[in-house]
Parts: sequence; structure tokens; C-alpha cells
Amino acid sequence: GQVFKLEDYRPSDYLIPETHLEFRLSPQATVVTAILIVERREDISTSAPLVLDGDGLTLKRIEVDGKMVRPADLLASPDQLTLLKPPAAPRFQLLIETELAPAGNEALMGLYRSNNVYCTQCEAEGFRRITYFLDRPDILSVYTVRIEARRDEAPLLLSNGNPVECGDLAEGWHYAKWHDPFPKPSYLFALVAGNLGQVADNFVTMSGRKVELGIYVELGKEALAGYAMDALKRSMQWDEEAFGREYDLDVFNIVAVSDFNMGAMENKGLNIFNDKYVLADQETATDADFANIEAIIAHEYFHNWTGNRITCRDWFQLCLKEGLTVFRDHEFSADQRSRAVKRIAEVRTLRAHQFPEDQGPLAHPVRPRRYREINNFYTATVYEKGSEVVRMIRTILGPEVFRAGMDLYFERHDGEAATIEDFIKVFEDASGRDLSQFALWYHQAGTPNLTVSSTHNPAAQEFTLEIEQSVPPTPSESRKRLMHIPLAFGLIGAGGKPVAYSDVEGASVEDGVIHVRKRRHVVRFSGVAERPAVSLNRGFSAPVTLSVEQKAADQYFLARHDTDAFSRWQAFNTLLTDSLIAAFRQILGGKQPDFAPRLTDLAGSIASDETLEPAYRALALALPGDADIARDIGKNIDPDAIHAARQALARAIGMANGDAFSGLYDSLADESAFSPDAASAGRRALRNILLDYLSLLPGGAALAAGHFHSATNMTDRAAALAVLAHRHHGSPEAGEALVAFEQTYASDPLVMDKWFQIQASVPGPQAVDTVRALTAHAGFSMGNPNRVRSLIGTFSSANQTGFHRADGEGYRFFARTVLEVEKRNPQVAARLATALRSWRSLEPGRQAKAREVLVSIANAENLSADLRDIVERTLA
Ligand code: B3K
Ligand code: ZN
Repeated sequence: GQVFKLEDYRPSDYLIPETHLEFRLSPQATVVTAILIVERREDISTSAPLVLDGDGLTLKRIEVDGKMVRPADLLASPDQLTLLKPPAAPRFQLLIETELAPAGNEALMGLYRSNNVYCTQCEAEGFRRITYFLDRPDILSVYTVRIEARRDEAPLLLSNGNPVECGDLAEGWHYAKWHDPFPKPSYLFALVAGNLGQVADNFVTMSGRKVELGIYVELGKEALAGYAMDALKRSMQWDEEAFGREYDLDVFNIVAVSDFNMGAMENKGLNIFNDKYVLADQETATDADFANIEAIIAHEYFHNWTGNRITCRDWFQLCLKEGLTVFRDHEFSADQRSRAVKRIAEVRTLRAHQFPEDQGPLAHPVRPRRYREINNFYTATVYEKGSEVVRMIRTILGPEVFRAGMDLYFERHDGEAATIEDFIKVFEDASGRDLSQFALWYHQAGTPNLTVSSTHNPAAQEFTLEIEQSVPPTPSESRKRLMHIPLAFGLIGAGGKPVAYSDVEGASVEDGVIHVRKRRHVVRFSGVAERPAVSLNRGFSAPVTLSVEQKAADQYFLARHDTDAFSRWQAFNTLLTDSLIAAFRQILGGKQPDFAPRLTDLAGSIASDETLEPAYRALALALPGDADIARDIGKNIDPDAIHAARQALARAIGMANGDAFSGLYDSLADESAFSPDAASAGRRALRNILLDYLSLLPGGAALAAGHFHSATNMTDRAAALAVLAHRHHGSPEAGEALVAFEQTYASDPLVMDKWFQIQASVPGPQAVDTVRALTAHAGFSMGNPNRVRSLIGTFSSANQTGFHRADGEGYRFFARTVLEVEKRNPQVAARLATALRSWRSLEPGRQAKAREVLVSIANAENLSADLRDIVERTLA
């Protein structure tokens, strides 16, 4: 396939200042008439052909300035339309008529039908499946859209911008016209038509304008959209307060659809959502679902400024909108909930998804320089690491200067398609600092490592930190340059008090941050009488790995006393990881693993520490997952031994703290009315993780069954079901609960996803058979991305022992399934296939089997560009 390169960017010869679209909707034969006002840029020769993008299009009619085009002046294929002799005038009108079959569109890109609702997905390159266009983000156009449909089929007709007019047509048809005054790239175009229920509200902006808000859901599900609406209003308010950003249209609409390739899409004024991220009530959604809904509603809304008003010049700049918008939604959630808890959860996610990407064959810079298939670059690196890079800018500049830089960004680039260079420049201008070394975070792939050791010289009253940075090689980048790494730290003395120092040399140190810029720094703190414990990378100030030479006693001390909540969590988590890795080695050596009583005791004291938020305690007690442990071990992975080590530690913690956990579990029972707020969710999270430990003790299955049957909300019910299915696999209690759950929720696909997920993640060699059998379940469908992700995605990315079954059957089943999904939906298949990206860190037997199936996928006939790109890079 073609390789697109950043250095090949050049502006288009032609612009499209105005786009007029008319849709006459029908499932098999929708007619799209596009009238484009085309302008040749001043310095371009009149003989320059106009080359428009298409993707599988059927051209019905083409006219230039109202006249037919001579066949000799035209090159037309499903994937491209070239006007060989455009008019000599600098501005002309192009009419293009295409015909589409939305009902047969299973790739869910372009115009398609989901549950009898017409909807669109255009990012990144879906608009070219609707009409021929300059389908690139630097072509900004003002859209006017007229939609015609049969009123009985689609009483609701929506597009971007503000509604202009609507009315009846002959034979039961009707129409609506929309106008979006803000020039936008084609990837932000959207249309929705169907019979949906509406939830209406409004928001008055900071300058007093009233915005009509609508959330559209499947008829009868209106009551499930209340939380999303509340989250939307809080997002609008927050963006005004935190960034001074006001909404700009008269209406803001959100539509929930059930077939969607990802979470949601920020189309101007008309966000389209996977219904999983809209619909919620206590009976059907977990606390995690509520938190996701809040975050994604906010994320898409925030894109109105970071993405839509200021968009990307080209797809290499994707992180310009995504990294920044993730940073904004993280900050929003931190303000709405608990900052410390949010930060820990973010870092867990980053480590689980971005670190393995950065450390494997699919590694790429936050701003990539080349791609074959752009849809494969909506990655954890672009999104999550992209957000961390923005956070580091704020750490380096401080919140006020950061805000001044953001203000400058909005002022300078509003209405433009910008680049990462533009973004960095506003912060350089606002601060007067040189960020060129820092900018390597955008350009260089790989997770930097810092090796740190410390010495204390009591006689000289000097404390020394030796810090050395290294960036491992990544595909096509063998040599790395030195990075600017802002390392937040604390020196902590007896009782947890900060240790003062009189002077520091060896690195620039400001506001508790060491600026690591060289390969090696020897940082000397003078006037330090007692030996402090060092707390490093506080708040996870930089997305790096640390190799710290630290006494276990210091680690225990930090886990009890660090005043930085993140680092305190980190200290305990490191202790857990270290002992899990030691246990893994014991198991491989044929020994019974053992765990230090002071570790299991510490788990107990954290659980019952009333000075800590319940949500924090719950996160601390959640052991590193099988995949986390595998990542930290790094090579020669045997997932069964890792899982055995994790089971053993869970049991040891449960046994050591049985009575205390049990008392705490009882005291956390909540009889009050359900509320999805963070504090209530935190209490549920703590009680549910205690249940997980208690379930390993005698009577555990009965306890979990009781929890399941008495649950009054989905959080508790799903947690208990997972405990039964995972910890008591094959027990009558687990069997009964699975059946009861299925019977209750058979007609609710989003809840059934949880049922699929829980079973797909049951550890052990039987998992592949379970999952294979579930693909035949009436509630499962290979055509629906949510179902596929719940069952196949969970199995391959969240079930280490099942997927990596020693005989390779997990891989073989997976490969067949990926190819089956690919026939309908290449994008979803390509995403699934990334589950094999860490194959080289497996032990040799599994590695060979994983390689075999990757090769078998690569050799399959008619492989899509999406899947080919992933498997070839994975094998390279
Ligand atoms: N911008 C969309 C993602 C589009 C993915 C295209 N393959 C959602 C988001 O990040 O907000
Ligand atoms: Zn986004």
C-alpha cells in the first residue's frame, strides 16, 4: 500500500469555500447531490487538474458551472475523480451526484444505517464514501445541507450547525435544511435521520446566549440519557471557567447509535455517540460506565474548540486535537471527581495501553511521520501520551503561563488548520522559553527510562541524586536524542515531613521539579542533615519508566507517608509488583511462592485507613493485572506462572486480613438511594474489591452469591458476577448467577456486553472454548463492534491465560475470528489484531505459535489495508 509522509505535505491547489449537499435518503439507493464552490489558489496555473478523493463511489452526474463535462475532460473511478480541464475562471461551481446504499455499509464509515437510523462517520476519510471531495482536514468549507426522507421512516432529520427550515414534500416525504456558519473540514460533517426519542434541555453561555441541547436515543430509552445531559451541561460550564471557551451555535445535539466503530465523534454541533457512552441508569450501568460517559461527553464537547474551531493541517497532526482534548477531559474529570484517584487511573491506563505500544513493534512518535492507514493511528500514543505531553508543558510553564499560552493558541489559530509547531510556538511566545528540546516528546517514539540512585553524606550534610536518562530504540529510530524530562520529586524525612535543603546544583530545580536534560545529572542538595526518602516522578510528572535503587524500607515508608497521593499509591504498587515478580520466579523454579507479612499487613492498613478516600483505597488494593506484571517482567513471558503468582498474592492478602476485610465490607453496605457521584462510587469500589478478597476465603462463593442476589445496582451486581465467574469458575453459584443475569438482561445488548466480557475474561485454558461457544449466542453479532469488543476484544486483551493458551488454540481461534470480522469491518478487525503486538516478549513456544498465526493473517487473501498494515508492522 501507499505510504503517506509528513514531509510530502503541500497545500491543495484548489479550495472549496462552500459546500451544498442534498440527500434523498433511502436504504438501498440514497442520492447525494453536492454543489461545490471551488476556488483555485492564486499562484496556481489554470491548467492544474482538480483531483477529488472518492472511496467506492458510483458517479451519476457531473456538471461544471451548470454544463455537462465532456468525457474526454474527466477521469472517473470509484476512488478518484479528476477534472482534467477545470474552467479558467478562479472560481467555479461543480455539481456531483452520487448514489449510495447505506443499508449495506457494514464498515460503518461514510453514510450507514444502524438500527434503522441513518448516520455518518467521516473521520478520518469517510466523507469520500459519500461524495467526491478534497477530503483532507486543511480544506475548510461552509456547509449547507438539505435532507429529504420519508416522514414515517425518518421524522428526525439532523445535520451540523443551525436548523434553517423544514417542511413537507409530496408522497409522505419531508425535508430539513441545516446551515453551519463555521468553516469546517469534511471529517466533521454529519447527518442523522431516523425515528428517535429526544431529551431536551438548554444552557445559557457566559455571554448570555441560550443554546438548545438535544440528546437523541432509541425510542423508549429517553430516561437513560439524563446523566449524559447533566455531564454535557457541566462540560459546557467547565470549559468556560477553566479555558474561557464558550459554545458558538444555537443548538448542540448528541445522537446515540448502537453500531459505532469507536466511542464517539465530535462532528460540529452534532456529536454522534456509541450508545454505550450515553445510556445509563443504576440498573444497567456501572460506576465505571458513568465515569466514561462523563469523560467522553466532555471530550467530544471540548473538541468544539480543540479540533473543530482549530483543526489539524493534516493527519500527522492528529495529536494536536486528540492529545490536547484528552488532557482537557482528564482535567475536567479531575475537577468533577477526585484528582488523586483520577490521576492514578490515568496512569494505570497509560501503562496498560501506551507503554506496550511504545515498547513493541507498533511504536510511533506522538506525531508520526508516516502512515499507510491513518485509522490505525488513533492510538494510545497519540491520545494518552499526547495528553501527557501537554501536561508536561503545564508542569514546565506553571498553570498561569500555560493558560496564557492556551489563550494565545485560541486567539492566533481560531478558524485555522494548525500544526504541532504552531502549538509549541504559542507556549514559547507566552513563556519566553525555548521548548525545542522538549518538542522531542512529539517527534521521538519510545518510553524514556530514568535510572536513579541516591547517597547521603551526613558529615557533609549532602544528599546526592544520580539520574541517567536513556531512550530505547524503536522501529526505524535506532538512535535517540536526549529529552527534556520534568521529574517532580520530594525529599521526605521522619514522620513524612518534607526535608529542607539550602542549595542545589547539578540540574535546574524549580518548584519541586528536576529538569533532566542531559544524559547524566549528579544533583547535589546541600544542608541535608538526615537521610531522606526520595519520592520520584510525583503525580507522574513525566511518562517514563524508573529504575530506582531504593531500599525496601524506604518503599514501605513512602507507601505509608508520601504526601503526594499518586506517589504513595505508586510506592505500594511497586512493592506489590516486586513481590509478584519474585513469586513468578519462585513458581517457575517449582517453589511455592511466599509473601512478606509486612506487605500483606500494609494492604490491610491501607484498606482500613480512614484518612484515605475509599476510591483511593480500592485502587491501591487492586493488584497489578496479569498484563501489567508481564510488561514489567518484559521477556520470556509465561502467562500461567504470572497468573499463579497473582492468585497466590490475592489469597495471601485475603488470608492475612480476613476479619478486618470482613468487618469493613459489612460497614460499607449502603442502604441509601443510589447516586453515581464519585464518593458513593468509591465506597462501592472498595466494598467490591474487598468482596474479591473475601471470596477467596472459606464461604467465599456463598458470600459473592449473596452480594449478587441482593445487589440494587449494576456496579455491585456485575462485580459479584465477575467474582463468581473468575474466582469460582464452574461452581453452582457461578452457574446460577450467569443464568440469572442472562435471563434478566437478554433484551438489553449493552448489559449483555458485560455478560460476554465477564465470561471472556475467566482465566484458564477453557476460555477459548467458552468464547467460541458464545459467538453462537443469540445476543452476539459479528457485525456489531460493541459485541465483538466485549467478547473477542476482552478475550484477546484481558485474558492472558486464555488467549495465550500454551497449545496456541487461543491464537488460532482469534486469527479466524479477526478475518471474519474483517470481511465486514476492517477498522474493527485491525484494532483487534493489535492484541498480538507484544508477541516477542512471550516464551519461545508461545512466541512461535503467535508468529504462525500472524503470518497466516498476513497471507490471507484480499486483506484490507487496515489489517495488512497492523500485521505487517507487528511482524517486521
Ligand atoms: N475523533 C474521533 C475519533 C475518530 C476515529 C476515526 N477512526 C473521536 C474522538 O477522539 O473524539
Ligand atoms: Zn478526540
